[in-house]
Amino acid sequence: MPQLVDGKWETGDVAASEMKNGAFHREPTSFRSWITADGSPGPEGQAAFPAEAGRYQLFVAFICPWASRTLMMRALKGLQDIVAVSISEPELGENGWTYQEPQDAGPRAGKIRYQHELYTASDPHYTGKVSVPVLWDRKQGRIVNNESADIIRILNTAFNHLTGDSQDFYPQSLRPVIDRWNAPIYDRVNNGVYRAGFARTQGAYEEAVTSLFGMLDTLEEHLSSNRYIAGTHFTEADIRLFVTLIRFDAAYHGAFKCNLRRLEDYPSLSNYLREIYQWPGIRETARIDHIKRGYYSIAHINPTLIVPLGPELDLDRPHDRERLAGEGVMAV
Ligand SMILES: N[C@@H](CCC(=O)N[C@@H](CS)C(=O)NCC(=O)O)C(=O)O
Repeated sequence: MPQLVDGKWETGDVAASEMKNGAFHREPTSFRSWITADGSPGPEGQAAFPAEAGRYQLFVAFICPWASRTLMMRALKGLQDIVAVSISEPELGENGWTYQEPQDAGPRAGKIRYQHELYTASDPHYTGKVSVPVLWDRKQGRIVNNESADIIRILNTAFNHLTGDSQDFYPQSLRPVIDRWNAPIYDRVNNGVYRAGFARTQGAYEEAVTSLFGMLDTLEEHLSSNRYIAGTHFTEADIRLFVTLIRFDAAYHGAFKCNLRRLEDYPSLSNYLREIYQWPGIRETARIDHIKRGYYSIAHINPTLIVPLGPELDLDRPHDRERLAGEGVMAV
């Protein structure tokens, strides 16, 4: 994987630094500051920046499920006019994530063309992977946070006083339930598809795929009698699951060989997926064209780089989720 070494861009094998004995391990992230209404420390004492309209910007790629989580939360919380977005090209090339047009990153950083410029502006000696999403401070010209799990929690609360939106997708009372589901959904589903797709041994691949489909079976059963993961309330656990489900048949089934079953073959999971996809503002965060281009451009898993025409997806088909009690979200 091309990456920064002491602030210099080095090209190399995709994901090589994340491979151990033929199995893929995602690197931990390094910028973990917070944003709060008044700049007081974050929930675990993290250094925090104050919430201001127009000060922060998300640098994302539509292909990336972790980036999509942040776009979903931005849409659900009505932050479109408060937090700007820059969308990179879906292919991760020799220069890493690249913007078709130079992007205005604020007065200090000026225009940037590559994601790695955000990292070196924040830390001139940065060593490590350069990823999307990044939550960026335009004013100081540096990264606030590059961990999507943090970013969705920041967006969930930090700007409420500016928007008047008090929906809480990580409510105190449901945290134990949400946390309990988040862990296996991350390991076996969100990251499980990558462990399958990037495996370099038959054993690592089979372990990942078996675990993935075992978890999908569990989720299918759970969602046959629960509208959402935590019951009647839509929460961040649903956002985290949705981003993998929406990519499943379009990309993971083919490009990552996650093909024991299609998502379409799971009645509850596919209806659940369509309900959320059909909410206003969500489909704009789930660009199937970028997703297919992005995954099928990974040369070591698809050497011809041919992007398949199918499958035909019908995500606007009616869903049956009204049969279950649930509250959904406010209009977005
Ligand atoms: N922990 C990060 C992971 C983000 C991540 O791995 N993003 C991928 C794209 S889906 C990336 O940018 N990879 C670039 C690379 O591996 O060099 C998060 O959830 O925000």
